[in-house]
Amino acid sequence: METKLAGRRVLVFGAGKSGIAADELLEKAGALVTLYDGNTKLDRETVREKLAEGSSARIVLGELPDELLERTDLTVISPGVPLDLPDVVRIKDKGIPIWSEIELAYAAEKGSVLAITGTNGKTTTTTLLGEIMKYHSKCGTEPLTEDVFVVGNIGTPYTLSADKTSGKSVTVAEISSFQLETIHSFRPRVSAITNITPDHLNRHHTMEEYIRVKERIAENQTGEDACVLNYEDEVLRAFGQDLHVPVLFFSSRRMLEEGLCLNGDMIEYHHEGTVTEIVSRKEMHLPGLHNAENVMTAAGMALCFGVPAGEIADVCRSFRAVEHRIEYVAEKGGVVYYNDSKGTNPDAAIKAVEAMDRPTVLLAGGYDKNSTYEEWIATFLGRVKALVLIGQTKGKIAEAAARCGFEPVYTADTFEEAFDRCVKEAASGDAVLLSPACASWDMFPNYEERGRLFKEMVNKLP
Ligand code: UMA
Repeated sequence: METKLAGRRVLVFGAGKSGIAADELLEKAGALVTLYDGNTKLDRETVREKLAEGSSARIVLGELPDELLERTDLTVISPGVPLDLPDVVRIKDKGIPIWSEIELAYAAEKGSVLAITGTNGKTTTTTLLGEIMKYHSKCGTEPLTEDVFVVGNIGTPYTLSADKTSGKSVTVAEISSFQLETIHSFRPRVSAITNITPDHLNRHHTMEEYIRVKERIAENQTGEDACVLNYEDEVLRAFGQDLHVPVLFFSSRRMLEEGLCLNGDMIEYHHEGTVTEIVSRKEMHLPGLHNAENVMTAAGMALCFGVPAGEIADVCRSFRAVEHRIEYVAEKGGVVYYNDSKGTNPDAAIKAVEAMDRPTVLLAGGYDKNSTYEEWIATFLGRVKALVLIGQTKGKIAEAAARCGFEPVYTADTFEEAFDRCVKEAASGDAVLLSPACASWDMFPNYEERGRLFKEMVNKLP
């Protein structure tokens, strides 16, 4: 790592979480870093304060000067920066290599990587697998792993821990399609794709391209590695049938001769004619069939890594839902409030609506990712009693609701106004669900802040 990067002039594109962490790793490796951000509202001092103490990175904001590119050997790009941005095209045209922050971290990795991608379920699966690996590291006399790092799109940049890894450490990484676009040698020991449904189409433009990018997670894997895939996802089933990597399928709908499946409530592992019971859904605290799929993904990955089924079961029994994912907030005046701010696309939001067992007032809308909403609205029947909309997509969703014959629909200009409307519409015995089906970026820096504001408002209710 040091030898590869020492003395090299590296441009870090984007001064968010990812860029700041990338700079730190690069400077440790002896690279000469220029940190660039296109946001003209940022000021140098604020960016400087975020950098590690003693950092000698040069900060460039606003325009990206041509003469800087003349002196650049490598670009490390933040996931939120689209590759067809004119400045990125200029970088490519000059023949300067572009690495994602994941590729940079991987260059410093010394241990095993377990990597999860997919449209939905990534965060729950990553968190659960992280817990399984941590538990495993404490079990037995000779555990397969010592240190466990849980990183990536989940919110902790991979570059923060990559140089702390060892031959006996495990990195559990949630990887987004944005991060996969610019990997080159990234090779997980075990990879998984939970599912692929339309998302981020404004960035990837076509579904074909989005699928292609997601499938890159297995690109550098070999016969010694493994890839866990959802058999019920037609795209992934076809992908797995031709893959050059050993595949472990899971299915929540049918029995598989080889793989993980759901027999009634029991998650089972079928392998070479033997059946191993892993854990029953009844023993877990995770609602919905989609969560059984998340458990199967994490369990499958752990099994591929050699973790005993009993250890996996122990962790699954005590595991609770992650923050912002159909998260129970509180009961106020007989109304139960759920925060599903992580429901940032229609498919994720469908799962949340389907998990509701009371008449539900749904708070939705946000940043426009060119999604379509009809399929999501079709699941409202008998579950959603009112829809309250905010954000860039409110008009588009209201039109889709009218086409589907769903009412009543309310629109609001602010999050506060929308929340008040939800409180008014909900009666004792109902639920209020924040599950936007859209990203938060039109009104918030991220979905976490949206979810936190919602929870704050709920907790302030009498
Ligand atoms: N920027 C530019 N030009 C652009 C776009 C952005 O200069 O054209 C600058 C912005 O001004 C800003 C910086 O880049 O200062 C932001 O970079 P970023 O958007 O990549 O955000 P980070 O703070 O670095 O966070 C990123 C991930 N963000 C995105 O993918 C949008 C985080 O995922 C991730 O947790 C973090 O790295 C650590 O790895 C968030 C996310 O929303 C949770 N991910 C999407 C999702 O889950 O759907 C993919």
